[in-house]
Amino acid sequence: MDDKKLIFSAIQPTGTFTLGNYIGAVRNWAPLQDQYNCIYCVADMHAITVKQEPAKLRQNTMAAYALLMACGLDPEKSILFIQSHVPTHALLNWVLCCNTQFGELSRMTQFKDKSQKHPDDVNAGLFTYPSLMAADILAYNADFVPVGVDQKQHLELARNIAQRFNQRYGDFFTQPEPYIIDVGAKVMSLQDPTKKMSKSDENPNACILILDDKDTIIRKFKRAVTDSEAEVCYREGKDGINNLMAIYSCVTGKDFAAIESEFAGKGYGDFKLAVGEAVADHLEPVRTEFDRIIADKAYLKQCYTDGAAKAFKYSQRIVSKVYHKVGFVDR
Ligand code: ATP
Ligand code: LTN
Repeated sequence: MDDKKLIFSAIQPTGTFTLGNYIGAVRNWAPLQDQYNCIYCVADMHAITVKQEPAKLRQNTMAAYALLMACGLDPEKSILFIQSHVPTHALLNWVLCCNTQFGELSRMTQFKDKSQKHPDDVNAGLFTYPSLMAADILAYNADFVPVGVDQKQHLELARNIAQRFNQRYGDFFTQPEPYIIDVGAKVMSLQDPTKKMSKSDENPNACILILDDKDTIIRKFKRAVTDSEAEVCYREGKDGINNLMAIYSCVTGKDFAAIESEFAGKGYGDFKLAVGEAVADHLEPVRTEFDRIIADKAYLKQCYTDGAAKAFKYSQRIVSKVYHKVGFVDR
């Protein structure tokens, strides 16, 4: 590769992407492809940290890969692959686990949330999830990692792991920087706007899926929980309206002042309808493109096979150096 900076990011195939995944992460990935070398993956190994039905996981993984392409990721421009196809991630993970502290992992809010949500399956993979995520990033020595704000803590841990490794074994890993957008980095649930919108929410009205049809999208926005006032304005405490304004701003490009004047004197009903329509229109091309791509299984397979080969070749150089640095005998 040339001397452009390197971008790495990933998404779990735990279900269809939500509007949160799209606005906070995935839609920002395509525009980076011209300026940077980009590597993106479907993190199926992370997905099994919570129980997955095998057939469903396979189907979701293929769909996630096709959705990334439908969101503009081009396998000719970026390296686009499935995590479990590239063994270097697991190989590096072990070394990084041995450079991650129990205390650090215990402080991760995602671990605390997910172990509370699945008390019957608090497995070691769920606990060491951030070390594997660090391995994903450090196996390529990525410079920037575009993610939603909920992943910031994991990225800070990845930076600490890199730093600790460098101190022990000599300067080697690049410190990856988070790349987080200003508006939309945390899209909130439509049913409880104090919680983030999440793929794995049980309440289907809480999240917009990017493959939802127009009527469904509008219906979900109409039911969005707001407050008992009537003024469309961005203010502390108006979590529901603030969330809808952020979403509307992200899909229309209008700033908050413009949105406030557009809806001055109008009620929440009009506003919710406008947000629903704008989001549905914005997502329409993604849905059409997804239908086209998912239908061509042979092409998809060729793309993810080529992607994995390129990712392996790139990361193997780095991981072999790591293995040498920690004192493993060269093969
Ligand atoms: P799960 O519910 O299975 O934990 P998730 O919806 O949180 O999944 P991930 O695969 O963990 O999705 O995240 C993929 C990317 O989407 C990450 O960069 C993450 O920061 C971002 N993201 C997830 N949810 C939101 C959200 N509500 N708002 C903004 N960005 C988000
Ligand atoms: N944990 C991330 C998904 C993920 C990721 C990564 C993101 C796995 N590996 C590497 C950035 C870089 C999440 O979004 N839940």
